[in-house]
Amino acid sequence: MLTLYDHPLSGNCHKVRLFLSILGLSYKSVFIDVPAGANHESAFVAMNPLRQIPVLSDGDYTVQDSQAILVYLARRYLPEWAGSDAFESGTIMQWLSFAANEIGNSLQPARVFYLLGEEVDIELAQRKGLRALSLLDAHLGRQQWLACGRPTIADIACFPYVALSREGHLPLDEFGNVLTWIASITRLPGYIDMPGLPPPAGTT
Ligand SMILES: N[C@@H](CCC(=O)N[C@@H](CS)C(=O)NCC(=O)O)C(=O)O
Repeated sequence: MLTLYDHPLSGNCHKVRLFLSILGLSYKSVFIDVPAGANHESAFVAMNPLRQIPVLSDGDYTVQDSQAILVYLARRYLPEWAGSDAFESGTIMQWLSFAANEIGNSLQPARVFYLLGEEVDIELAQRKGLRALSLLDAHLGRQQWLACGRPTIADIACFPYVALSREGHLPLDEFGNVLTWIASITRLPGYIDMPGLPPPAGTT
């Protein structure tokens, strides 16, 4: 039985929800009210000392961090999404790091600044966000998917906060290749949205 410690507005949790849906796996979602401080309760801290969601349990195994969870799920249930050889896995890992660092330190905090009023250096977050979007747009001008010429967990890891970047007051209008990539993701079998993300292609 899979259990996801989850919040419906979390983009990091959405990476996991989206991939679980693509995999066609059912799971139990346990609501962790992060804005109310539920991530600091002792039972949760015992599971993740970093006090962050998402956390995934699969039977006796527990793993935290959205990128790590994607690697675990792919390796266990659909290995080619984590790369078919060392070269592919290395390329995919580059984008998982990009999701955690370049995106996680820019588009994610810019969004929580406007959504939750969290203390953030908003000018710095937006400047770094524009840089991340420019890098992505240039890369996606050369290829349809981030890695390996096909959809992989690299795309899933980068997708939510990029597609939600308007909520951090960073519109995507000047990033045409990013918009095309977002549209491709909404056409993936199993694609699901969350508030602020586009609906599955063909459903509007
Ligand atoms: N690197 C982590 C970041 C997780 C993260 O930032 N989670 C947020 C919610 S989206 C959280 O739990 N924040 C509470 C806190 O840091 O106190 C991941 O990719 O899962």
